Amino acid sequence: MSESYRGMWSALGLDLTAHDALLSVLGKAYQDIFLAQKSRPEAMGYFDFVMSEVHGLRIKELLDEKAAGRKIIGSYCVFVPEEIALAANATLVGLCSGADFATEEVEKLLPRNTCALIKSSFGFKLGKVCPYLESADLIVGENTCDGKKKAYETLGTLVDKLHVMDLPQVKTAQGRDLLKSEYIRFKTAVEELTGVAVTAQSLKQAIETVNAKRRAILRLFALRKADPAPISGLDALLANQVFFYDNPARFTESVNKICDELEQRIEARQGAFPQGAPRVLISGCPQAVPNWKLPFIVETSGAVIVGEESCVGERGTRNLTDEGGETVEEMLEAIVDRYFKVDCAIFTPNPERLAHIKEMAAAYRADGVIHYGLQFCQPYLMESMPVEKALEESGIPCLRIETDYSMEDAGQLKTRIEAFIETLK
Ligand code: BJ8
Repeated sequence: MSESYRGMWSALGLDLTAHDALLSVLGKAYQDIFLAQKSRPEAMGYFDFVMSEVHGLRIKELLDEKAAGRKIIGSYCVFVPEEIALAANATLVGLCSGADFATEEVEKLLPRNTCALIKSSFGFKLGKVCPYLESADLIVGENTCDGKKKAYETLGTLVDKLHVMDLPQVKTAQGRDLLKSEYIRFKTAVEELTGVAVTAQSLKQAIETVNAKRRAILRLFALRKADPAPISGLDALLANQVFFYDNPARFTESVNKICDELEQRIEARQGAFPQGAPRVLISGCPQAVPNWKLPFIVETSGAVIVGEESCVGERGTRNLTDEGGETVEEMLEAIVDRYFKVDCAIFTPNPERLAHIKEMAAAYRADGVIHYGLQFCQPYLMESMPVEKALEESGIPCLRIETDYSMEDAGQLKTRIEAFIETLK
């Protein structure tokens, strides 16, 4: 990445030495994991460029937006409604939490047995290596799992401005009321931050922008149903990850371009993997940038990943917001309806998720499901057991994985995954 960004990073308060080390590990991993793949769609070049400039050009764009009066909001969860941020003249960016960093420092603030995702979010802050976090004018936390909600109490002491959103844990009328009141409170917080009121016109435009982004990625998902799959799971995951921080309109256009190419590849029966390769659905915890461990292991073991039942995947992007509302109130109702369908494992009971996993396995013609649980993540690890049982009762093989971000268990995981893939052939 260009030397010219050093002044920008320094002004953001990054630790340049630690940041250099992070970028060098990232660059090498990207080379070995993504660029080493065979038969990639050419249009993935866009994502290669995005990743090469992930802490450069995109940050510069965000800082230019700030200079022009916009505000930047960082979030850790798909329950934070991008539509409201956009409508009040703010840009929402996902704060990736997909790598271990400054672990020793983190464990002075959080118990060792905290999930890797939460630890990572602290590591990026304490290690001063995330320009997104440092560019943000407001960070939004959400009361989802116990780990996150207690960790935000401490995060609040580390960042300048934290807005904590309460979230329902049950899908009842009262649960929906809570979500609605919290979205109204979020709207007020963003309006106060930007000094710009949400109007019917700005909200309508924002709903259309975010829906267009979702439509594009859903189009990409649908194309993965083909055999041979026209795109690898790794490349599709990357598109899912970039979804959270790219400029929405440019992302939509770039994903649609990939889809055009994928349609041609399907027509020409050109796959990322040979026809008949075992097809795997991944289900479970989100895989944030640069967490590429599981798909790398699966796809270097002869199987292709055809879908992600995950917040960095279909759980996060399916369901559009109804575009028929005319007033702010009507549109807010539509936004609440849309987000209330997200079937995160923090909900109890959560039968929709189980149904969705089965639906996805059938739609993507998956031969098996790998349930991805992060160590110490109670919601997903607990749900993995009924998920496995229900899948096996339906004749769909399931492998439950419990892991973290380290590479220590990579060899052992590979052995288990290879054995699982053998049974799918
Ligand atoms: S809507 S999945 S993005 S909360 S892995 S931190 S659950 S202990 S991330 Fe999530 Fe929103 Fe739900 Fe989606 Fe806790 Fe588990 Fe860690 Fe997790």
